[in-house]
This record gives sequence, structure tokens and C-alpha cells, in this order.
Amino acid sequence: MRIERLELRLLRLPLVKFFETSFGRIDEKHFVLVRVDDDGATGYGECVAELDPYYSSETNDTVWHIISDFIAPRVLGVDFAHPRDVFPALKAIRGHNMAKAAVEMAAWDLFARQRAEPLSRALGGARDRIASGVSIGIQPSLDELVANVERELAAGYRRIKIKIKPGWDIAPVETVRARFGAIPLMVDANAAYTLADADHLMKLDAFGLMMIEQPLDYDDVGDHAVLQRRLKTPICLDESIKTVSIAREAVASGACRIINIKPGRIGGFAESIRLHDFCAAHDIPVWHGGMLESGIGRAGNLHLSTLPNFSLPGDVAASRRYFDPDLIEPPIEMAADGTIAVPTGPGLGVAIRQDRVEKATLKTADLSMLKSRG
Ligand code: OSB
Ligand code: MG
Repeated sequence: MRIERLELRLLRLPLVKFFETSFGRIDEKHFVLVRVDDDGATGYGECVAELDPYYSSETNDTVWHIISDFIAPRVLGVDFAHPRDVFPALKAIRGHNMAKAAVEMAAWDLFARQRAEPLSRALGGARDRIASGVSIGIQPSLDELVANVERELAAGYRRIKIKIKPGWDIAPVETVRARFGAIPLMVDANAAYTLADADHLMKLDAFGLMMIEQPLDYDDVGDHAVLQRRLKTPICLDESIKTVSIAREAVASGACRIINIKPGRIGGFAESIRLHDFCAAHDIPVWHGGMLESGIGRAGNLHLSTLPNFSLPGDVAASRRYFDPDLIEPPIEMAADGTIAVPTGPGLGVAIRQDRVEKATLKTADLSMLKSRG
């Protein structure tokens, strides 16, 4: 596989409904889409960076800069025997995993398309359907939260996650438990607390949650280990797990019992497989996280979720909760049993509506001129 052409697009896509976490609210998704071409075959990678450095330190502008100035010159015109060789080829660049992942995932799509096999098979996955969970943002009122949970349970989602923050934590959990009983329920704090809140967070132990996701700050692995010793509820780390080696430290120190894998956060599919395999070897269940992706990134998430240690329902939900229309046609749909079919066509296996991509495009760059002449 040789990446002969690399194109970047910055897209803006309105969300069906605003999404609110402890770090802010968004109404529309702004993201970078990477396209790579080799001899008539095309691959796509959706970047999970956002407009602001609030979930992670990367932003769309840093991604544009790092891909244009440092990643493109290292991949264009290079012969890669396998897409797993892309991440190591970027080793000189420290951090910037979301930028690296977008290019690496496009290379995987290209590779699988050239071999005419679904991405799931190239990644080593086996399932043909995955269990779907849903992430419900912070709501303006408890009544609206209840209405949202009711709707998602009726749709068939296999796990409900609610976002929490100081001032919106015990009451929403208590309300949902009182109204819906023993449903599979978890919370995600997106790093909104500190160890000083440990006594308060321990109140959540009364509600039999599947896990609490990222209660403490994005670089507080050590504090999570202290908190986990006090909590009965398993801690799941998201923001903290920026690399496989941080995951090793987190598991060794007892900072978490579950890990959320987002390929964009740890540098792509090859690193995700490494993380998945490490967790399997240490009895750490994993699930696939979501970053409000369009159908393109969402399809990639589906394929990766087919690996065996993805044993818990992930944040990989139907397109229509986020974008209507989506960039792909048909959209990703969930069956009444709460599962989603994994596309079976080559690569990502979804049909991209170029007219909709065009309409959503704010700017483009063709980086092909950076190809080395050597
Ligand atoms: O913490 O998992 C998160 C969305 C944006 C940024 C971070 C997170 C999320 C979600 C939504 O929880 C997951 C989704 O439905 O895509
Ligand atoms: Mg999270």
C-alpha cells in the first residue's frame, strides 16, 4: 500500500440535538476528515478532535497543522506492507494521537478495500453484530433526563450512560434507579471531580452502577488508584488512557477495573488492538467509546468493536441520534434487540454521500505535493 494522495477536509455538521458534558455543550460537530488514495482505491479516517481543547489537548487546528507539516511528509509515497506500520513511522512526533489516528485509520480502510475484505476482518474481529449502548448528555431537568432514558430503553439500547458533573450526579442517578429499576446503568464525569470529592463520590456506591467513567482529572492516574481503593463501583478510565503504556501503569496501580477504548485517543487501530490485547491478558473488560462521530468514524468504531474483549456494550449508537442526514447512506441503524450489524462490504463498508461531504466542507487541502521524490 502506497499513499499517493492525502486530502484533508474540515467539516461542519449540525447535531440533531445539543450534547452536554461536564466540560461544555456543543450544537454542531466540527471535525477533520482524512482521505487517502492509492491507484484508484480510497480510504477515509475521521478525526475525533474537536473545535476546543476541552476533552483533549488536540483541536482541529492542531490536527491540521500536525498532519500537514509532520505526518503527510512521513507517509506520502511510502510503501507500507501493512497499516500497522503507520503508527511506528510517526514515532518522532510526540503526542498528537488524534492526528496520527485519523491518517492511520484511513490507511486501514484503504488496505482493507484493496484486499476486498471488511475492515473488521483486517483488524482480527469476528462478530457480525455488536451490542449498542447509549450516552445521554447532561439535561436541563430531571424530567427531561427521565424522558430520554425512557426513549432509549424503548429503542432497545443495552446500556444507559448518563453524564454527570458536580451538582448533577446523585439526584439524576437516584431518579433513574427509582424510575427504571435495575437497568444496566453507568455514569461518566469527564474528569469533573478531584480526590477532595471522594466522600461525595462514595455515595454513588449505593446505586449498583456498572462503573463510573473518568471521575478525576485527565492526568490523575495516581489519584484514580487512591479513589478506586475507596470505591466499590469499578472505575473506567477514558481521558487518562492516552497511550498503551499509561494503560499499563493504570492497571498495575489499580486505578481502574475497566477501560474505554477510543482509537482516536490512543493513535489508531493498531494501538487499539495492542490495548485490547493487553486488557484481555489482564482481565480488564473493555468497551468502545464514542466521540459523536459521523457515520464514517462510527463505521470504524463498529468494525473495531468486533474484537473479542469488547465484552461490554459501547457508545456506538445509531446515526440518527446525532446527524440527520448522516454523511453515509444508508445510516447506521440499531435493531430492536439493541445490536448493530457490522458492514460486510470492503473496508469501512459504508457508502459516503459526496454531495453531503461537499456541503459540510469549510476548507480543504490536497497535501499530495509533499510526496517524497526519493
Ligand atoms: O467522554 O465518552 C466521552 C462525547 C464527546 C466527548 C467525550 C465523550 C462523549 C460521549 C458521547 O460520551 C459518546 C457518543 O455517543 O459518541
Ligand atoms: Mg468518557
